Amino acid sequence: MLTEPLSALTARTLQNCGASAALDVAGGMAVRSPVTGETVATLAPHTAAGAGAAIDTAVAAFKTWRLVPAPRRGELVRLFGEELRRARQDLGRMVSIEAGKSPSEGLGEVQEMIDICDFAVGLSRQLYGLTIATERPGHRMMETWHPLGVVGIISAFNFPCAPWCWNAALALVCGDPVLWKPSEKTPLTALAVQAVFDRAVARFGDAPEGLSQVLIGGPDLGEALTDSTSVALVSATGSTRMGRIVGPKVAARFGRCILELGGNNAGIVCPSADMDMALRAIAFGAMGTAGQRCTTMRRLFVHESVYDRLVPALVTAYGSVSVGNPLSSGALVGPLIDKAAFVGMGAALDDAKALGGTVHGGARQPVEGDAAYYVKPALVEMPEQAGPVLRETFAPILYVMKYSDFDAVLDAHNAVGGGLSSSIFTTDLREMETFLSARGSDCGIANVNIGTSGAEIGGAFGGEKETGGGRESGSDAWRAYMRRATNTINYSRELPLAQGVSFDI
Ligand code: UN1
Repeated sequence: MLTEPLSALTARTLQNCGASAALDVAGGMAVRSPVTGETVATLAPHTAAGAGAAIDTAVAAFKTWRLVPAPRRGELVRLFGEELRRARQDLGRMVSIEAGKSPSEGLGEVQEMIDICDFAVGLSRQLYGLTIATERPGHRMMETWHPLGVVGIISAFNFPCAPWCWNAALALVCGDPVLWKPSEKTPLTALAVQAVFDRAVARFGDAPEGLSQVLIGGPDLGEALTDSTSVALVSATGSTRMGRIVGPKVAARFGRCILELGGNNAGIVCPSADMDMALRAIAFGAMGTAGQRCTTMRRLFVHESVYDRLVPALVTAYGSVSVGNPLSSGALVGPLIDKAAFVGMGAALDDAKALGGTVHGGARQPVEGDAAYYVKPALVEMPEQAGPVLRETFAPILYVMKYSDFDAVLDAHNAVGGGLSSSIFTTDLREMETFLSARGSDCGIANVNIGTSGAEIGGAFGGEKETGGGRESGSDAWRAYMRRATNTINYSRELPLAQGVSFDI
């Protein structure tokens, strides 16, 4: 049970993080918690002029920050990781209040930030370039990685802080200031994280002003980032619809873009699968975070020989999963973000029924009254992959289909717009390796015997096709935040030309 009003809990949580923004600005931007549907704050949004000033500050910060040695830049991120550890409980609660996640998932998101900070600290001593064999005697060729410039980060409501941090931690060690435009549905988490970052800056001592700034407001602020030639890289997480706006705008000015957009992620359950494990993995992948992850499992192909074993067990799991207030109930499934999400879910279920789908679950639950939208996750048995199965509906709907032929199911798996995440459940080596091969899953993430969601930060995160093609987080994703220079040095007394060209004057 909550012992204080949600707005008071919100104010206290922000205060604990050190955030000082006014939370009751008359006529300001209302921030609503999906937990109860109530308004927990009204914030003063930034104006377009304010965004311009923030970009100017970031440009000035870049001029200083790019000259600070990378390991020293890493020290700031190390301190930030320490401050995040201290603020873990409050930040996790802020995520739960604003995005409606269970406490465990709220804390998990903060952990993801801490993990990427640790990764980035190590990276600050590993921004390696190659030394390359040259064809000319007395020459040396190498590549050098330099800071790129200001990085604009547009983030979505469903992960209000971790994707920002995948970008920010890397950008900061790479020598780039960051400007953050969070979803207008989750600005408070951004303000809390920024306050925690400011604590790290205070301990660091000599960081330039405005290394990280938050822009609170609507799409006009995102536009300020996409349109400004002073923003070298725009990294945007969100819907494919948003990516279709951001991508061309940034490309038109030859800016760089990292797009991490929607997915329509699927699992395949093969005859040899460990069914208990598959069931648990599918349950988390499809119902976790109330189906509001970009990595949520949305389609499931089950081999005909195990369909009657697995699917009834899944239907039972769907029926018994707990749905409730994430701050007071210990439920596994929290609310949808808002009414529009609920309406979208209903429309998708109606479309599925019209195409012969059998819907299990999906009903609205009487939790926290009319202004909050809690639903039982829906499992929909579909005769074929058509209609709503082909699109991403940001809600807990899992479309289940029967398959008989492995080759055909691989084609069906790839026959959607999204290309983010995928899983196969099998103990058959041939199936597993084929799924991971060039003929298999066409997604940026392809897993075996785990679900589609819950990726670790160490791997590159992102996907193909309508997912946008960008990669964030681990592996060599850092390269997108730097510019590469190829350097050729002649230490001889001759001037041989490449390709044997002669030009004697
Ligand atoms: C997102 O939904 O935008 O793999 C990010 C996952 C998380 C990140 C999800 N690590 O589910």
